[in-house]
Amino acid sequence: MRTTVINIKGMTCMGCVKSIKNILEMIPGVGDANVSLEDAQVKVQHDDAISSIALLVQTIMDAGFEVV
Ligand code: 9UX
Repeated sequence: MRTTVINIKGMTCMGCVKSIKNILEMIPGVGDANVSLEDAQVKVQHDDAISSIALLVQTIMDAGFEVV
């Protein structure tokens, strides 16, 4: 497990926060996803042999957010 910080553009409410948390935590190899609306970022605990950073980023973009 490692922790990856991803900066996200486009989160405007706690609903966005919850949906990003939920979609990330559904990915195999992902532990806790801690999303901060205030900081516009997520800290994800994941096993990058199973869930790569690229997959995390793609999942966030597929949900309609921008990764910066
Ligand atoms: Mo809030 Mo976010 O109504 O995709 S859930 S804007």
